[in-house]
Amino acid sequence: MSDKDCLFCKIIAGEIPSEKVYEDDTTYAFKDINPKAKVHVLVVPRKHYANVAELAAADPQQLAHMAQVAQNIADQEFHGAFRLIFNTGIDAGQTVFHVHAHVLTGEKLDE
Ligand code: IU
Repeated sequence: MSDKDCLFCKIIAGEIPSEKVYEDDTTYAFKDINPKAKVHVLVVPRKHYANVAELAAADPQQLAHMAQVAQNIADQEFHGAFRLIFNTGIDAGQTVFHVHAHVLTGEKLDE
């Protein structure tokens, strides 16, 4: 399922360009256009879910897989260390309502 008005659905479909980091049958990962760390990747399910709670309820395996994809990116970029963030809700800073894991890595992060 995809949402015709969703920016990340369009990125996954290749209708809007992105800098791909990883993809498989269920999951796509690309560089954030406004990086907050040396390496800042967004990991998204191909299926459209609005946020992490919706995803966790519908498909916990997909959520677990996204964590593993994040780990693999960090293994390549920064000896396995990374920060994983799901902004959820407007007041928490969510601006795109297709669930995405922010993977911050590639350098030592501020506490
Ligand atoms: P947020 O958690 O919903 O605020 O994160 C959305 C992210 O999507 C944010 O970090 C943006 O820089 C990023 N992004 C992007 O990578 N490409 C885009 O075309 C757009 C936003 I619009």
